[in-house]
Amino acid sequence: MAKYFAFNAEHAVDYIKHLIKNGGLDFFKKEAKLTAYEFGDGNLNLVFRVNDESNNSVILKQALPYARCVGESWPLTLDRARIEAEVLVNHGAICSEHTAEVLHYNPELALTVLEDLGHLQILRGAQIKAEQFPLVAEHVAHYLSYTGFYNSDFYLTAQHKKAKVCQFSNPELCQITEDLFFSDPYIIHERNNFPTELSENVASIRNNSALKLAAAKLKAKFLACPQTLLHGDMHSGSIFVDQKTTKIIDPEFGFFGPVGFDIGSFMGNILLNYCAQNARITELAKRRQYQTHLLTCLQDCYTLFEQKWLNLITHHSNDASLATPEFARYYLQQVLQDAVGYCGAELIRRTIGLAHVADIDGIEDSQARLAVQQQTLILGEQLMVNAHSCNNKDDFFALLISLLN
Ligand code: SR1
Ligand code: MG
Repeated sequence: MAKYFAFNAEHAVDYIKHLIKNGGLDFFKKEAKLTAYEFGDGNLNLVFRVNDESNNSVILKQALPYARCVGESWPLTLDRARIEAEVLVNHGAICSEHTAEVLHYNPELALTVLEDLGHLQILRGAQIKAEQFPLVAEHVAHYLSYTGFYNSDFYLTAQHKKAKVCQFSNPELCQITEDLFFSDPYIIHERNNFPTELSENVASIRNNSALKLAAAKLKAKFLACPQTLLHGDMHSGSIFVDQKTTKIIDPEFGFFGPVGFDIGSFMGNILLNYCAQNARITELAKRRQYQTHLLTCLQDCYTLFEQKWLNLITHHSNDASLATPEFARYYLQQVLQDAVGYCGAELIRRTIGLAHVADIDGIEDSQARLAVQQQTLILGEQLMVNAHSCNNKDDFFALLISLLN
């Protein structure tokens, strides 16, 4: 059993060579000459690309015993590497077409070897450049509805599901979300991060009791509603794309939680980009055209997610009582109302909480950036407060359009 230590590029090469020699990885030729470099710029982990001389490559990802973005003062469990690998394996068995493939996993070293998706782009970077991906909404809806349904009580026996809830118990990473998503933005906290010019807007968030009630309800559901195995961090940096392909990575925040959380987070990131484009694309016609694409993406994702879930409940449920049409409609209505609320909460926490998005922080003109931040705060607030009145997609989109125009 290898004792944990943090890798450098040389360790990554040695480790992969060792795996090849022992038959633990058949991706490279036995005699391959390997090189590696570290390129991770995420919040938490080390990420190496290991190449051979013909440019075949794999990714070696290693968890650090602390949050990389903060440093050693924020210790963090290495078990997140197990969670990530096991969520990828679970989701990959259900939806291989949209899940990054795990080639090898070592729990002691908290490392995973993954297929290299470097031929694709990270959705966030591409959307910052206003690139369009007409299939991403359908793909995300497919990934979330299939992995959601096949890990839910509609499909699993109660005992099997409860065993999985234990397997995917992820208290430390959940606590990060509980704090950063649902608590910090609504109180004075040193982790919050916003410009002084936004202070009045932040104060109005902290003084809005209806909003704080909505945040508490969403948090309570996140804490105590193990509906399915979530990805847990479905932002645009966790999605690789090209025109035909969508692959999901990084489910280290995975756990059994409310179905609406992942789709809400995804929709929130689409809206963060929508608002950021008000400062990024100066030509009105061009901006409207791109923002229309984003709204179509949002609409497709919401609609297809609902349709696919309903179809799965109707044709593949193993629990006849849960599969009654009335309950299916009731359940999905709740899930989608939750999603609207989580979407709003993502907008707020990415604007004034610890972890921001490059879509907004990368806007150079500080006045234009401020206007975008004010818009995301109002949008997030209104979505959270009015989520319960969104009984269907028409209600949701009517609300959205009223807020965006
Ligand atoms: C300390 S981790 C900050 C954020 O990065 C992750 O990707 C999650 O979104 C988390 O909230
Ligand atoms: Mg991540």
